[in-house]
Amino acid sequence: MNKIAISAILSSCVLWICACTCAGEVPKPNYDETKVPAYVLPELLTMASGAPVTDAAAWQTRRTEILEMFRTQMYGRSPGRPPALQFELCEQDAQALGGKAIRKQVTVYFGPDRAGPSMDILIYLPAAARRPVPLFVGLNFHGNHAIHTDPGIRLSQRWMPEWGKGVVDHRATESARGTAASRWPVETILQRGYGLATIYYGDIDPDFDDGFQNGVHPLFYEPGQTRPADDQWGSIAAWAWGLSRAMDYFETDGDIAAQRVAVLGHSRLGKTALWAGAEDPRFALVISNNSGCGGAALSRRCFGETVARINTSFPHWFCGNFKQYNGREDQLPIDQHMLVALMAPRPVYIASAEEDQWADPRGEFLAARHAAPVYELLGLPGLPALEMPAVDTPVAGTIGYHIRRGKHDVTDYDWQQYLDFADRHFATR
Ligand code: GTR
Repeated sequence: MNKIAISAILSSCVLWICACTCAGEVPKPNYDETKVPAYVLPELLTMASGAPVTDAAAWQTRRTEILEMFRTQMYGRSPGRPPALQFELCEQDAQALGGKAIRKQVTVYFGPDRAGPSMDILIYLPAAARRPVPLFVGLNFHGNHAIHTDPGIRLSQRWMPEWGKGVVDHRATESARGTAASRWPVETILQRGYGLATIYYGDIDPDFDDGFQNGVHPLFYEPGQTRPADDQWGSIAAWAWGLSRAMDYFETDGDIAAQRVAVLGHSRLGKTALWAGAEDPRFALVISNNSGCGGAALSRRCFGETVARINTSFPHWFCGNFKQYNGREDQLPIDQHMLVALMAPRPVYIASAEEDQWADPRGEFLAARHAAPVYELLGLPGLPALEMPAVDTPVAGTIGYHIRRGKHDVTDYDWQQYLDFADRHFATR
């Protein structure tokens, strides 16, 4: 065979390979434990230089290395607090929920122009509790008005995905009130002495791929820039950044114990809660509910949702560089046990659901388990379980974990565990 023939065959192979990948063909998800590929996790307690991490000071250096890898390869680098950040207390009611709560609604303007991007925080504080109170903060999927039927909650005017209940032409209607209430047991949280703050995630960045033209990203473009660079923030990092801006507000509110703020989130917003906790050490406790791929689940297991799948379905969630790892999880310099470890020494809770195989419950457990050596190095109990616990049997050290019966959701059972976990860890603060 002559050189031209060989090169013709080679180039047609290249074209064929390219056609397969360019067509975005993503292999079928694997749900068979015996088909999980053999993998080696990147070393948590070894520096990039190869030196072992043997004490707390060395861990801080290693932590910075790991955080940088997550920033540049996965979630993307975020800007800091904008200098022109402004807070406006738009509404307050000391007799909300039949006198049980103080309700506040605060608008956070991200830039100097009030017509520019902003977000609305809904806050409930227990009326009977001694203030300042500890607080849970989490983003919500369908607008603040969806978390409770309380008519005092302002109906969001923002763009909403059509799959939300009571949404017509991408706008919430009155019938959307309280439609997500089962995930937000406000009265129980208040009774337990905690406040709750929540923000509609679409205030920060609407959840669709528009090349980063709407939402908060354009506020930070350099002159001539039209989209984030490959190592700059995607939507998950933007949502996490919004949580930090909420934290900026909490620090100014004398009714809130800013040193006892737990950040939590479900699913894509569970991924967000983890990234917020990694980026912002002011979050004293971090909770990931069914966060799955790109959250608590180990990427290398390729069980359920994979890197290629998530980058194809949601090209805007992670940074451009993350796409290099489609089908190449073994090339990632990090895995998600390292994300969990970035919370140390702060308490972190990972929750799975038995029927949520898409999110790989075992992979979520293993990330928690493999993060434990960092806590132990710091003299704290890690996760008191080497094997995955039985369904509905929570285990908790400084890392907590449960897998509950049922599907992908946030339930009263999940909240019960989070409240107990927060009680245990906030008691001494
Ligand atoms: C799914 C996605 C998951 C998870 C989930 C959610 O479609 O594949 O990674 O984030 O959405 O956020 O509800």
